[in-house]
Amino acid sequence: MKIIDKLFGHYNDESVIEYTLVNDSGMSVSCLNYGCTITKILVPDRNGKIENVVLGFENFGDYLDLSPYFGSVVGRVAGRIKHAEFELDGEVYRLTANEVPNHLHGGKKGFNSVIWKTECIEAENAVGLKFFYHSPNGEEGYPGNLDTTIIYLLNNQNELSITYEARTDQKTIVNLTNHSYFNLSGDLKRDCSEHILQLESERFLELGLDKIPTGKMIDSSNTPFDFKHGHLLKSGMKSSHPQNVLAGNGYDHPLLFTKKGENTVVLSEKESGRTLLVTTDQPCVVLYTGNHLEGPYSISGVRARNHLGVCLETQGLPDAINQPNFPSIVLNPKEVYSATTKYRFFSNTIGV
Ligand code: G6D
Repeated sequence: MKIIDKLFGHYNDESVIEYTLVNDSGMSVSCLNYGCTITKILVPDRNGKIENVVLGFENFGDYLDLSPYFGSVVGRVAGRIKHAEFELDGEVYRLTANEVPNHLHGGKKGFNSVIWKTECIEAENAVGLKFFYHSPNGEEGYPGNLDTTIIYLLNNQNELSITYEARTDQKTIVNLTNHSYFNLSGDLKRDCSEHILQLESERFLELGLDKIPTGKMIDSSNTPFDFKHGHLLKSGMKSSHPQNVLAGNGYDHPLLFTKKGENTVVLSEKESGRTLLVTTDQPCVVLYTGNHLEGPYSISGVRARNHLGVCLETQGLPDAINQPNFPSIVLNPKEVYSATTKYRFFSNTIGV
């Protein structure tokens, strides 16, 4: 196991470093100190061919100019906050309305677009990175000085674990996730329409036209949102269900796990034989099928097109601070915000 680092660019007079975590089982994970951004994940397919399974760019300029949060941590609060404001103890806080009139993914200067202090971790059976960022009181309109530590660890079971911790000196709100776009075909050979998703979820959040939850939780049985027995993502891309159409012909929805505690999400692709097992302690996963990726640019040499990647953003419910019936995302002084999500990759070797 080893960690390789290289200069990737410069941002506000600071060096942007790409760190590559390499294990002994054929997997590597590359990420930046900018936004804790995962730029590449290399894993074998059924024939042992090592290929990249996430959307990312090969130069830093594209991350600044083009990235729709490819691989980045998202915060202070992932998702949208309606009208870019919320109330805490009778005080109204105004956030940056970076998606007018709403706030999206932590604002203009969200956690995805700052340089994190980074330390390498070399443990007995894992290599990793420890990222730290101090978000000052009032940053993007959020109250409280928030100190956040995120640890990426890669082990020899082809598993990348991400743990998040945050502490505040004043009541605030926190909801962190990672916004990687997965594509198990390998080097973006195919889009994710033939990917199969399976998770234990019986309800999803209805979105309004602004893609903010209305507060209504919809029974997913017998709809394209029912993944209990696993089905192709393309069922939502070709569907006339009003919520799939509203999302831009696909999914952009929080899927609520049925049980509390630890849950799993399984994403697989028959042709490559790759499977991704996501394990999380979060109450929902926002399933986003890259419905707006199309544009005059390329992603690691592949022309950008819709559905080229799928996000599995494990997190608290979006806009929870404005929805009294959603689990709280409020963090008080002396409390610790804590979240863990693990991504384990499998490949069906020949004859297995
Ligand atoms: C679009 O609505 C989607 C979001 O869910 C996603 O996170 C973003 O693109 C990158 O705004």
